[in-house]
Amino acid sequence: MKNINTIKFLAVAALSVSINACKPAGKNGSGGATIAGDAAEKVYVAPGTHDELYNFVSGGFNGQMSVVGLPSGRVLRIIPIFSQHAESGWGYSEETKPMLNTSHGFVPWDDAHHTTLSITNGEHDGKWAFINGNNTPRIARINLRTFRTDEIIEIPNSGGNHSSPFVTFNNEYAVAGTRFSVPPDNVGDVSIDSFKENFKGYISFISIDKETGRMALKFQLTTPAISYDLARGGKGPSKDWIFFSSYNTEQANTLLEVNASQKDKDFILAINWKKAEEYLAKGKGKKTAAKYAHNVYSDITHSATSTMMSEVMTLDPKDCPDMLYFIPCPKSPHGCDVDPTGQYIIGSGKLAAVIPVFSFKKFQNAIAAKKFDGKFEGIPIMNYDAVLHGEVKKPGLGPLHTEFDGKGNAYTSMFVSSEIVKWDIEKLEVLDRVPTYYSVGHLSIPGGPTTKPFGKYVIAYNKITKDRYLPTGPELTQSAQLYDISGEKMKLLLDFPTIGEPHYAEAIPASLIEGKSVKIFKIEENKHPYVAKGEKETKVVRKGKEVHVYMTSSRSHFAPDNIEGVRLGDEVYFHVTNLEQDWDVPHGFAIRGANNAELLVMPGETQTLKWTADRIGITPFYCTDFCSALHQEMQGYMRVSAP
Ligand code: CUK
Ligand code: CUA
Repeated sequence: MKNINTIKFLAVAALSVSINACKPAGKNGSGGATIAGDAAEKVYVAPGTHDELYNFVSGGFNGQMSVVGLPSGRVLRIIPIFSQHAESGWGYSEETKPMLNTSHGFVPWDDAHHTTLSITNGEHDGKWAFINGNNTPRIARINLRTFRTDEIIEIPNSGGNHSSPFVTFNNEYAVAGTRFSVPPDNVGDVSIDSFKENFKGYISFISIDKETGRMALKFQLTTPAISYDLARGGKGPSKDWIFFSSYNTEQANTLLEVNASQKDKDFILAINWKKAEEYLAKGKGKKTAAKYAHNVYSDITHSATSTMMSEVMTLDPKDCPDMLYFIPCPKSPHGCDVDPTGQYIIGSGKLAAVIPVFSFKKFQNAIAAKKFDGKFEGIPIMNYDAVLHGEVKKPGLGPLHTEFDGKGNAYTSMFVSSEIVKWDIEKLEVLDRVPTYYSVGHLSIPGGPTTKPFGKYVIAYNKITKDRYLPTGPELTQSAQLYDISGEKMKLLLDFPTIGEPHYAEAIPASLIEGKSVKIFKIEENKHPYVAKGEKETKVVRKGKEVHVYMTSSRSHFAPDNIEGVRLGDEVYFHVTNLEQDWDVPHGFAIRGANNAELLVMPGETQTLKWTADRIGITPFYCTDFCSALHQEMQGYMRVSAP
């Protein structure tokens, strides 16, 4: 056994060098990555027992989120968000289609990057997850009681909603920064050359209702035309602030790989959002026209409504002194993270040779002393040395993202040298490094972005898989790796494939969610306009060319199960109510030739499938989910006659 492991490790080491040409020599015998003997025991979750943690992992380009149990790495659920999903009917059923509505129409596929879990007083509260749609800028709120998307709000005046979403200390806001500076939506046709005059970098504040989670676009800041990348809300002493990394402060609009990397330092934008609220209260905001969709799903009507909004409040920093500050940060910072004490802000310059750590206290002192190095488009620039706590020297190559264990240590992902580096925040000393296979992007410590990290594991979310699993043609799965961080040295415990590209993920103790998970929807609370709460309420109603079938499903039949009177060319709406009131008894519904899909209906819920009667004759329908021993008997016939 030992030999096999050694051979594997050597092969892996050779390959990782070829992928990462500039991999630093593993000093201090950094072999934390060899397969440890007790690893299996640490990740073994016995059959019938539950995982310790939920891990909510973004699926990147698939627009979804997967729910993974840790430490086992078992995939428990896929939550469709910015996607149609041929498992749950999300985006196919008439009730869920409006969730994917935007000011551009129906946009059922987007690129989702950053999972953010809701926090109360800086700690995970297990209520909601938020995630961004990058391409057609949107933020979604996922209900952690139902594991479903409850709300999606589009963000106007934005392009490439990458820097998003990040929550403030008490879930006051989900905040989003635009990656592409864009001219305001309402200015119309301008030349791309007029970038510096006409383009803006918008930052959006989406308020979150404390009880319901309901979102609203409260206001947008119009900042200089630069690109925002990532952000973190402050904590404790810095709780009224949010910090955004930025790049392209050169304000290039072509060949960014060269032109946006000229300056030695870019900026971290520090926003005092409490101040912004004060300015709004004083009437400094301006209403401007902006078109964006706001989509809400209800578990009572079991349907979504989409509302097109028409204006947004904007705040111009020129009218709002002492609200924004730029902190210089070495070269193209990517991640921008705040430690659990709220005292340190860490910028990770992708192209920088150091990791700068800024002190919130020094930042406040420098503001009080008005110690600035000039201004950038009216916004004060801090003096780098005046706000710097210190730099971590030679941390590795390509620092991206930093998480915290709550014991004074930080863990930074190094994309180019493909490793995780553990360092001491106070002393700025590197303590340990461990390779990742291969090329880690984000990493996550359960509770890492909160004031109370759980600090038992770090999970690496990797971009490249190569030889880690059986080959599956040209496309390989991305992967995640689980490391034990309970000791001084990090130890690789497990590899697991991910669904889509894992960008950011957060993990949370199962105890915060498990007991509150919804098991059924109560049939007596169902207010769907086409519900049939019992077989006596089933019927077939014609409205011109539309035929509405009020249908029920229960083990093991549909009512009605023989339908006549439909004519060629009719549009038939099957409104299927699942009468079951037992946990985990969904019924499916499929009819031949359905022009969009199938349905999967949860207990107590009503969902609708639209079907066009496109030929004369008999068409069968049936249940697609194995619901009882008589599942195969759960079927019916539709007769279509000449008009
Ligand atoms: S980005 Cu994916 S590795 Cu979109 Cu958060 Cu840094
Ligand atoms: Cu219902 Cu199978």
